[in-house]
This record gives sequence, structure tokens and C-alpha cells, in this order.
Amino acid sequence: MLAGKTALIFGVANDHSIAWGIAQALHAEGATLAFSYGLPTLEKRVRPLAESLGADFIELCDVTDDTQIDTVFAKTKERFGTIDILVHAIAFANREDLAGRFVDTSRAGFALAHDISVYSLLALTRAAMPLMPNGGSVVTMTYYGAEKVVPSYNVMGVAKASLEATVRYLANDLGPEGIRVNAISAGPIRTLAASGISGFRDYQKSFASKAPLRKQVTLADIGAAAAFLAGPGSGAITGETLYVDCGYNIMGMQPLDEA
Ligand code: NAD
Ligand code: 0WE
Repeated sequence: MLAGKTALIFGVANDHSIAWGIAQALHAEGATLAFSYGLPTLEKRVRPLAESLGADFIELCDVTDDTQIDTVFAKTKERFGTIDILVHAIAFANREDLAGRFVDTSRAGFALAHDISVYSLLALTRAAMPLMPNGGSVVTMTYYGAEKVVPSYNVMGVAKASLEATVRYLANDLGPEGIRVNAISAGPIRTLAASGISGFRDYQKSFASKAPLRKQVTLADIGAAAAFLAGPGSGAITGETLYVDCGYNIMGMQPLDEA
């Protein structure tokens, strides 16, 4: 379904990354893949993964740096001419801001979380626009903490709320160009970004006991949804947040003995 399409993927750190699950699904549907990673030290992990899916475009881009963003898109244009799919699977907040009280978030911590986790979507999408003359699909990753309070998610929850609104405003701007912009709201997955969170395992267990489908979300689940949003099947969907969470978000209350 994605044969002849090119996808530029941001956010692979290792083989647990959501971006890696998405890359595998897009590859399985025939897309040509290009990768960008955020830190020089990640190249040794990302390169073999990318190469295993036939990719040879593997470029560094720290999304806090406009020059690096310009460079990676200039190289993309040089190599591919145009692209069809942009995957944004990037978030960061200082560790101290993912514990304790949200009210204690510093100005700098708030700004950093929003710069890396939200502004980057806008910056990458703007840079991708001229490479999508025939339309395209932009997919980003969000989380339930955007809309309901998830203890310790704190400043990331506020950033994800902003990310989801950013998806809607971008969708309005880019719709006339045939570029769709959507978010996937994923249930908790034990990635590098999650491994640092104390009690994450218990949190996943509680998730699976409360979610209607009574199971964890997998990378393959997210990949399948991303391939749908990237492809023609979702041609009339834009500005949307698609829940890939085993139904967790629909629940109001659980019986005491299951909670
Ligand atoms: P991950 O650690 O594998 O991916 C996060 C990526 O962000 C890494 O590749 C990291 O290098 C990149 N990054 C951080 N700062 C960057 C910068 N300045 N420039 C460029 N890249 C930078 O973890 P993940 O869980 O796969 O996270 C991917 C996305 O999925 C994030 O947006 C996260 O909020 C979202 N998400 C995760 C979960 C979960 O439970 N793991 C659930 C819902 C949404
Ligand atoms: O979006 C995320 C995680 C994002 C994240 C994780 C880290 C850990 C390491 C952003 N920045 C950092 N910075 C670090 O230094 N998720 C949806 C996973 C997640 O994180 C939580 C969760 C869930 C779920 C934090 C607290 C509570 C629940």
C-alpha cells in the first residue's frame, strides 16, 4: 500500500523505540525509508537498524537547532527530491520535571519540554512542506496525559496537550496542499524514554487491568496505525488524535476489585 512512497522518520533511538515500530510497518508496506537521529552517540545503534530495512539515509538532527533541521531537509531533497510521509516520534523533558509536583516546573524546564516535544513538530513540518508537492502525511506521537492528569507526567502532559492542538492548527494550514497531520495516542510502552520512569512496570500492569482489551499495546500495534495514517486508507482524516490504547481512554471508572 505504500510502494513508491518515501518516509522520513525522526525518533529512532534503539529497537524499542516507537519510531522503530513505525519504520518496520512502513517498510513492510513497501515504503522507502530515511532516518534522522537526535544525538551523535545514537548513530551506532540507528545505522544497523536502518540498514536492516534497506535504508542508507541516516542523518543527525538535534531538533532544537534550526540549522540542523535545514541541513537534514536539504540533504533529503538532494537524495529523494520529494517525500510523502514525515514521522515525528520525539519528546524530552528534564528528568526532575517527570517526578514530584508539576507546580515546581522551572521556566527553563517548561521551555525545553515544549521546544523539543512540540515546536519541533511545527519546525519539521514546515521544512517538509516544499518536499511534499503532491501532498503527504505527517504523523506524531501523543499520550493520554495530555487530557487527564497522569501523576508524574507533569510538564510532558502539558506539552502533549499543546502538541495535539498543534496537530489541529497544522492540519488546517496544510490541508489545502493535500498534506494531512495526525497524532497517535499510544498506551504505555517500555521504550528508552519510559525506562527511566520509576514504577513504569506497575503502571503498565495497571493499564492492562483497566483497558477494555486487557493487554499491553505493542510496537506492531502502533506501526499498523501509523501505516494506516500514512497511507491512502486515511485520505479523509486530518487533525485527528487516533487512540491506540486498547480502549483505556474510554473508561470512566473501574470496579474496586479490579482497580
Ligand atoms: P524513545 O526514547 O525511543 O524515543 C524518543 C526519541 O526522541 C529518541 O530517539 C530521542 O533521541 C529523540 N529526541 C529527544 N530529544 C531530541 C532532540 N533534541 N532532537 C532530536 N531527537 C530527540 O521513546 P519513545 O517512547 O519511542 O518516544 C517516542 C514518542 O512516543 C515520544 O513523543 C513519546 O512522548 C511518545 N509516546 C511514548 C509512549 C510510551 O509509553 N513509550 C506512549 C505514548 C507516546
Ligand atoms: O512521553 C512519554 C515519555 C517522555 C519522556 C521520558 C523521559 C525519561 C527520561 C520525556 N523525557 C524524558 N526525559 C528523561 O530524562 N511517555 C508517554 C512515557 C511515559 O512517561 C511517563 C509516563 C509514561 C506513560 C512519566 C510519568 C508517568 C507516566
